[in-house]
Amino acid sequence: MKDQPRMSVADTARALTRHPFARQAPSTLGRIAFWGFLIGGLGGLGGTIALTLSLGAPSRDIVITTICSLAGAAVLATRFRWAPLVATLLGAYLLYLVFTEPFVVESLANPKGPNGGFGHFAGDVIACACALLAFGGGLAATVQDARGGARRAPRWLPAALSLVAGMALGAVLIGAIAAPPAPTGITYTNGVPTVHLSAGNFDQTSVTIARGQKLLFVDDTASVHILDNGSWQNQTARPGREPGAPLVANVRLSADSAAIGPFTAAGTYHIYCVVHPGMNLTVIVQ
Ligand SMILES: [Cu+2]
Repeated sequence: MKDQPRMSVADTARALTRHPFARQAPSTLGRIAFWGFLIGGLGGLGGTIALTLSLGAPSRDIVITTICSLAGAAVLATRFRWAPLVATLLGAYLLYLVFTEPFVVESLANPKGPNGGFGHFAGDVIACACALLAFGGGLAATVQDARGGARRAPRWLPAALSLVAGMALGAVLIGAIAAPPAPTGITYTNGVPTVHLSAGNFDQTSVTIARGQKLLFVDDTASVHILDNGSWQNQTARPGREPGAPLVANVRLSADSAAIGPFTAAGTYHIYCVVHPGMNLTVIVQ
């Protein structure tokens, strides 16, 4: 009778670590991804609370970003073998979210713009850096685990970390010295008074036009706005059409423009966006 081949201790250990729910100590790369998710998630949580306090409701995107970040940190904290792979997928989604969110893109292009200004800009830079670390760390950890062998920090790691830190710091410095946008007076498009809309607001709070003129609304981003007669008061939508005001009934804008009017009677009129709390425009007709 032959002896069954017996597994050596090393083979047993290897088989155990191959088990999908086997746990393993996080590698340096996995730790970097973990901190990217955690710091990004906690920052997102802070942003969510700040938005809720200032606007009455957080944006859907910051909530998704926050949940996604905290989920990535939680998955990595389980130390399951497949955790870095799942974290990489979450990190990729996070990168996509952060870099396509209109608020972020607008703030990065316009550090001292009307939506939150420099604080928002700096927060967005940190969010982008965290998303990069989360995805990059997760991907590198997954590749390293798949290859087997040593799970030491790779030689290029300090250079990669310096690059991300340098880009974030550079962006914040450039943002800090950027001039605030010039106050927007009245602009005209083919002779029609024009108000521009950014991701979450009008570019100006009021506009003065002459009796009989129309008002052109130009949405400069893909952000959806729906305009109606009325205004936001203390975070509550107050629909209402003043006597003499032209009807503004669910005028939907997204990367396009629409004309409202003509305003035939002198007076002060209010137009608001039902999508964005606090998005008010006062139209003064002389
Ligand atoms: Cu809007």
